[in-house]
Amino acid sequence: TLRTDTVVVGLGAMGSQALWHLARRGVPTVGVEQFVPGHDRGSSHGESRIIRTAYVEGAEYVPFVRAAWERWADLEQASGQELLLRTGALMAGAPDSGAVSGALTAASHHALEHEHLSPEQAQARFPHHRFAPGEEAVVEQEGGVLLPEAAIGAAVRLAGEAGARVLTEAPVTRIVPDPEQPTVWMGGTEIRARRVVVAAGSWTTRLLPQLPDLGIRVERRVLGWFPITGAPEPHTGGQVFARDEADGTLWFGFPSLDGRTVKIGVHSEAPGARFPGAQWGEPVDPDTGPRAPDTADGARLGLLAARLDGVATTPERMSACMYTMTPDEDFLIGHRAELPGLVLAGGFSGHGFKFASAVGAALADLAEHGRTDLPIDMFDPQRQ
Ligand code: PYC
Repeated sequence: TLRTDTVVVGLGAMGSQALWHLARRGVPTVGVEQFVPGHDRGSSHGESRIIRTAYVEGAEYVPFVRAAWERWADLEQASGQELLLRTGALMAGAPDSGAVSGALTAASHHALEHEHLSPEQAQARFPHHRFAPGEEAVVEQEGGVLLPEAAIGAAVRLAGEAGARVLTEAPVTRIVPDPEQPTVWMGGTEIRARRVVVAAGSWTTRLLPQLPDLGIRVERRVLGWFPITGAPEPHTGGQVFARDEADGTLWFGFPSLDGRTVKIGVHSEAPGARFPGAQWGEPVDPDTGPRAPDTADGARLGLLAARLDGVATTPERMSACMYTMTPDEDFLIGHRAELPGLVLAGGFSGHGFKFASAVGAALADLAEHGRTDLPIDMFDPQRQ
């Protein structure tokens, strides 16, 4: 039997940051990961994640994304690594699309610096994007690319250096909630703690059978890397982007990190839209993982790659990952009555990574003090 103050279950995006924040505060902490940190079996792989500030999903997210920017800078400074490439962000679509109207609403509520470009201005400024007639753009400097595997690796390394114990390839088999002494079991080995942070991504509901049905769904998504066929410069020097198509497909992409390929993916689509069969919402059993990408995935992503100029429409490679969706697509961070002694972080609904630095700080606050000053009220797991 191991004893510690706080156990962090899952060292992906959120758990790795929680572990670092706890360890740097001097809290005795054990981090437990079923694979190895930075693995490609969950939701935190694929080389890049977007951070943006004029938050399309809701102006109420802006204070939390600002908190995340500050803490990413802390992690960069502490690790001596560049983990965030400050490229700016581009949101484009019809004037009433979520991408454009959501970004403008967030920008005006929080007086965020941005530019709102007409269709003509947008096409002239971004010739490597093929916009449909009438599509507008919102551009902000406060956007960029996060490097997920490097960020997780940095946080786990720093946590270890600050005294955290890190157990890898250690699958948790059971978590027993208790207000005084919750317990984490890994087969026949137990860890007793004062608090347990559960940041188990797509495995959350499986590890916490005490939870009622919160409507959490684990879904498959596919990322594709498409070769640059034209001049590399607009793609290497560009912004992260989110584009809303007329048929309801919200997709995203990154400036080229390798100088040869551009990574894109689909975030969501309207039922019956361009891609027959709504393939992107396919349910996944996290233990078996998402189905490997196939040529049909490549063809579907290729229709979107064709909306970029100077990029092939057949991917050089693809990768599948999981989204853990909540019914309202807002996160679950905090306590649940059925889980005494536990702090929950889950349901990041395909847009959580950018917040991980602030989520980790909030989880450390909740584990240490039972409360946090970070703006997480909207993520109360008790709301549903
Ligand atoms: O939240 O920006 C985002 C995002 C990009 C791809 C998936 N989510």
